[in-house]
Amino acid sequence: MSSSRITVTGAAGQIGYSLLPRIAAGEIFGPEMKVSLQLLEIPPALDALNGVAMELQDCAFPLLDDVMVTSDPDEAFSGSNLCLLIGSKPRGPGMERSDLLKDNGKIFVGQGKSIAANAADNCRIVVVGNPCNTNCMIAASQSDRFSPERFTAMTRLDQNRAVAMLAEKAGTDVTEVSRMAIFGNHSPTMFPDFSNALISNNPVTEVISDYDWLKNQFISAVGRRGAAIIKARGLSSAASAANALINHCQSLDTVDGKIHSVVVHSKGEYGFTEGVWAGMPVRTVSHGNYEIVEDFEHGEFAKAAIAKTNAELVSERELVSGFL
Ligand code: NAX
Repeated sequence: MSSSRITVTGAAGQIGYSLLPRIAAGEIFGPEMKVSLQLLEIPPALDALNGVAMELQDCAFPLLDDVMVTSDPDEAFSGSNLCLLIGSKPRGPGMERSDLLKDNGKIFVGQGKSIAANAADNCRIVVVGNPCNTNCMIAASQSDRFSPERFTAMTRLDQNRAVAMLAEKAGTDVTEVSRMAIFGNHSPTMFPDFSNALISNNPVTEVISDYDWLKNQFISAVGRRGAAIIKARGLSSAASAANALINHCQSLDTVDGKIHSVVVHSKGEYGFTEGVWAGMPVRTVSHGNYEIVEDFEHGEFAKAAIAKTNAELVSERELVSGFL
């Protein structure tokens, strides 16, 4: 049986705790692939991470070959086939967004360089740590070895949230919702594009006649769902984020013609500025490779929403320009 090395950064964190058992159970690459986990943390979190590694051992997962625990990025990315970059510094009290961008930027400069120097030739990189679009751009900019298309960031949680909300409003099953794409930044400026989504193959706008709800409450609720969860739970989304990351990786590995939302390198599609990383609809064309789906049509409302989230991505890029 072949084996795959998966690096997870910030592995002792909340998302890591929900994610690692699912990876070890084979949920990303399926039952025919063994996995070796290479877990990276900062030194103060290594004790906690060793505890997580003990729990993974105690699960006796048949597909789990090996677990490495380290605070050395070069070791963690060595020979890695898939790098899941979750670790990042949270926004502290009184911290400006610009400080958060710069502090996290440094992490992704170092990790981007280490990936370029150490990972396997077929490596793919997924960024979850926020601000994930801009962190992904920074990591990708450190590497001449891997093309920008190898670096994606996660808007799948936002897609899943949008799908669940549309299904609930329409009184139908989540499996009936398709073509639900998230455009732009993983932040409250994101545009969950209801105008191209379908419910049971009919336009959402025909199934849900309450256009005001779609334009206002729906968009706002998707963008602010993370904050609502923090308010309710006292902690940010973890199980749903881990689930979305599994979905993100599974979808990039599955050629089924379905459209899914991924933060990708923009070459100017849908009016996004070239060189930023923006959420867009993609379709997987072969194992790990995707194309941006370019046939979504947008009216004035959608175009304005995309321009707004693009402006935020451009301003984030300006703030971290020293790292690129
Ligand atoms: P936690 O604070 O529980 O865990 C983060 C872990 O990262 C900590 O254990 C910390 O020690 C580690 N870390 C910090 N700097 C590191 C470094 N340089 N190298 C390796 N590890 C490092 O956060 P958690 O709830 O797991 O969330 C992780 C990240 O995901 C956050 O940035 C969060 O904002 C982001 N999210 C992104 C989402 C998305 O949809 N893109 C949704 C969920 C989540 O909010």
